[in-house]
Amino acid sequence: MQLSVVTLFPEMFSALTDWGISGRAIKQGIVSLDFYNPRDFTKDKHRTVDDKPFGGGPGMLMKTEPLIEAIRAARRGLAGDDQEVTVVYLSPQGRPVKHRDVIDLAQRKKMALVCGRYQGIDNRVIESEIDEELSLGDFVLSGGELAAMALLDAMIRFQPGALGDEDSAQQDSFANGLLHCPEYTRPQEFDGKEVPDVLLSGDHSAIKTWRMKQSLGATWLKRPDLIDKEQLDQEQQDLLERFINEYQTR
Ligand code: 9WO
Repeated sequence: MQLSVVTLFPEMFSALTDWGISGRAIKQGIVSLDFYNPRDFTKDKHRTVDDKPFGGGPGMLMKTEPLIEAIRAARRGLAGDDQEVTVVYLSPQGRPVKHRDVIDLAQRKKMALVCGRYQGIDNRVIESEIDEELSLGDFVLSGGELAAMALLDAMIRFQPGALGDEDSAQQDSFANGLLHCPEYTRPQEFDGKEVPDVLLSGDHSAIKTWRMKQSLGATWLKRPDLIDKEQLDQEQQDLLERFINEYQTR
C-alpha cells in the first residue's frame, strides 16, 4: 500500500516510521509513507501557512494555496497506473470510523491523509480535494496528525505480512464484531485474585467456549450497542443468556 500524508509536522510521524509493527512494515517495503508539507509549497518570504477566516473571529485556518498545492502533489506522487487515489481528511466533523471502515480503507492501494491544523481548512478544499472526511471520535485534537497516525497504524496492521502471525489481525478485538474476552498472564495468583480455572485446565474446547461466553458478556456489559441478537448463532445466544443469568444472580 502506498500512503502519503499532507502535514505541517512530518516529524511527528517518526512514532510510526521508527517503532513497532508500522516501522517494520515500512522498512520491509510492505507500505510506503511519503510526506508533503504545505510549508514547502509557499511562495512568500515568510513561508506563511495560516490565514484569517472570513467573517472574523479568533483563530486561524490553514492557508489555502499551499495546502491545495501539497494535496495535488501528493495525488500526483501516488498516481501513475490506474489505481485510484483516496484522499482522506481527519476531522471531528467526519463520518465515524468503525472496524469495518478500517478493513475497507486498508484494501485500497493508494491513499493520502490530509492533516489540518489551527481551526481547520477552507470548506471549498474539502469539496474539491477530499474524497472522505473521517472522525475517530467526538473530541477535538490540536491537529489531524495524531488521528492520521492512529488510522495509519490500524490500516498498516491489515497489510499482508505486517503482523508476524498472519492470523492475528483476524483474531483481534472486533474481528467477530465482539469485544475481546478477558486475558491473563503470570503470576497465577496476583493481589489475592486467581486466574480462572478453565484457562489452566488444558481443555481447549472448554477454553474456547469460556472465551466466547466472556466475549459476549463483556460486549453486553460494556458495549450493548454492538450486540445484534439476530447475528448471534444459537450457541452464542445460549452462552450470552447464561452469562446474563449468572451476572444477575451474582
Ligand atoms: C480548533 C479551534 C480553536 C478555537 C476554536 C474552535 C476550534 N476548532 C478547532 C478545530 O476543530 N481544529 C481542528 C484540529 C481542525 C481539523 C484538524 N484538527 C483536528 C482533527 N482536531 N481533531 C481532529 C480529529 C480528527 C479525527 N478524529 C477526531 C478528531
